[in-house]
This record gives sequence, structure tokens and C-alpha cells, in this order.
Amino acid sequence: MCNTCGCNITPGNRKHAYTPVAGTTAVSVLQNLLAKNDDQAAHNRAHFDQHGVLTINLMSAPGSGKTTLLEATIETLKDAFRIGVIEGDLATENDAARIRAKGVPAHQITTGSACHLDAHMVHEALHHFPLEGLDFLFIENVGNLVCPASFDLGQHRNVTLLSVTEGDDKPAKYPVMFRAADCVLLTKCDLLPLLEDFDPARAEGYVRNLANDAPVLRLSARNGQGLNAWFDWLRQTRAQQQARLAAGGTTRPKARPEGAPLNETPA
Ligand SMILES: Nc1nc2c(ncn2[C@@H]2O[C@H](COP(=O)(O)OP(=O)(O)OP(=O)(O)O)[C@@H](O)[C@H]2O)c(=O)[nH]1
Ligand SMILES: [Zn+2]
Ligand SMILES: [Zn+2]
Ligand SMILES: [Zn+2]
Repeated sequence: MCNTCGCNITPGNRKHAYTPVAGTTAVSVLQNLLAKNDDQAAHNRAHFDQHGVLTINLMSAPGSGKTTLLEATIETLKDAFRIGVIEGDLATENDAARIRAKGVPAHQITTGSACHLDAHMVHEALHHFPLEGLDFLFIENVGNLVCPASFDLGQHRNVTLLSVTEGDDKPAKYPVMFRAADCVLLTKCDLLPLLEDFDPARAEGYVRNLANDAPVLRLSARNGQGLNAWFDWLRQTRAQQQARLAAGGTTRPKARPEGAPLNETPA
């Protein structure tokens, strides 16, 4: 996480950052912010669980196809499930407007200069966003392959998208993000015939080098290829969470230990 760029301080948590405490240093202020974020995330997760909603955090570099995938997902699943979306961007209502046009509720968080969502921003959004009756809540994080992975929002699962135009070595270069993924989606696979140097098997190999055994699905929201496997993962993940809730439990994204040395040629 970028401890130096100041991106940890957001409109949501600013009050915690500037509460004067004798003897604090820049490092302890940042640790304080992350601890406060974790507390808030646990509180958010309790809200989600109380309403029986499965919350999924979508992360990727800008433009990898998060909103387009959500549009395609809503199209297919909206008759069977009630879906809500929280959108995160630095500016504009564009993504929330695209989701609303598909007939499901969407709330836009605009972060100003912050390059990630945090748990305080999501809690604030929940005031504008009734969870009653929802089956799935998708949170589309700010497009960024670094910082979003370090902030728990209270979600149950992380999904990381990697579009084929970005290069198949991204899991090696951005290990924090790809270690955090419970499901990796290789998007825009309709473009693979034009991008001979993107090898999906090599991309998956780099994910495995991070000791991450999450599913790596190849799909295209443009031509529909591979989408059924994604929908199956969503249905299965929701059913598993319903069973946990019925037994008084819940879940959160898996914390994966550091794996094999990074940037090696994948096995
Ligand atoms: N060829 C192709 N293009 C796609 C696909 N999915 C998305 N795109 C295009 O990629 C561009 C970015 O898509 P978005 O869905 O807005 O990406 P995003 O990840 O939501 O972007 P940010 O919210 O800005 O980070 C758009 O021009 C889409 O039409 C796909 O499966 N195939
Ligand atoms: Zn940052
Ligand atoms: Zn609350
Ligand atoms: Zn988007």
C-alpha cells in the first residue's frame, strides 16, 4: 500500500487521521487509520449479514471492464436475484447511471482524489442504499491495481479482473492485488486473436505462483464467451454464504500467505 501518497486519508476517515494524540508519528497515524478501517469493515459486514446479502468487491486497473461485466451480469441474473451496486470512481456518476439504466439500484461514491474505497465511505453509502431484500451487492472499486486491495470494506469475496490488453504478467507485478483475489477474471477474451502475446495459461501461472488457487475464468462481456462459468461461481458463492449464515457464521476474503518468489516464470 502507498504509505507515502496520502491516499489512505479519505473524506470518510479524515476525522480519525487528525485526532491529535500525544506522541503519534506519521506511521502510527496510518496504522491507526487501517485499524479504524478494519473496525468499520467488521461493522459493515454485520449489516450485510443481517440482511442476508452477499457482498462482492470488484477490483482491477482502470478500464478492465468492471462496469461492462456488471451490466452483462445484471442482464442475465436480474430475474432470479435482487441486485444492488455501489460504484466507486474519483469523479462522475457515469457508472452508476449505466447500472441504473439496467433497472437495478446503484449508488455512486465519488472519492475526489482517493484512489480506493474504504470502509467508512461504504458505510456512508449504505445510508443512501437500503439493503432490504437484496441477494447480491456488488461494490465496484476505484480502478487501481494497488491500493484497493489493502482496504477491507466488509465484503465477503474479492474478484479481480485482468483484461487481455494489460499483459499477462500483471499478477507477478501487482502481487498484493492478485493474492487478495478469491476469483480472477481474464476479461475481453474476444480480443485474444489480436493479442498473440497474451497467454491466458501464463497469466494463470503467475496467479498460482502467488500461492493462490482461486478460479481463473476466461470471459468476454462483449461476445458472452465464458460468462456462464462466472454466473455459476456467483450462484455457488451465494449458496455457500446462505448456508454459513443459517449456521450463524459468515466469511471474508481469504488472506493468502506470501507464495513462491515473485516474477519467476510460471510453472
Ligand atoms: N472488446 C471488449 N471490450 C470491452 C469488454 N468489456 C469492456 N470493454 C470495453 O472496455 C472499456 C472500459 O470498460 P468499462 O466496463 O467501463 O471498464 P471499468 O473497469 O468499469 O472502467 P473504470 O470504472 O473506469 O475503471 C469500454 O470501452 C468497454 O466497452 C469486452 O469484453 N470486450
Ligand atoms: Zn494510493
Ligand atoms: Zn452502521
Ligand atoms: Zn467502471
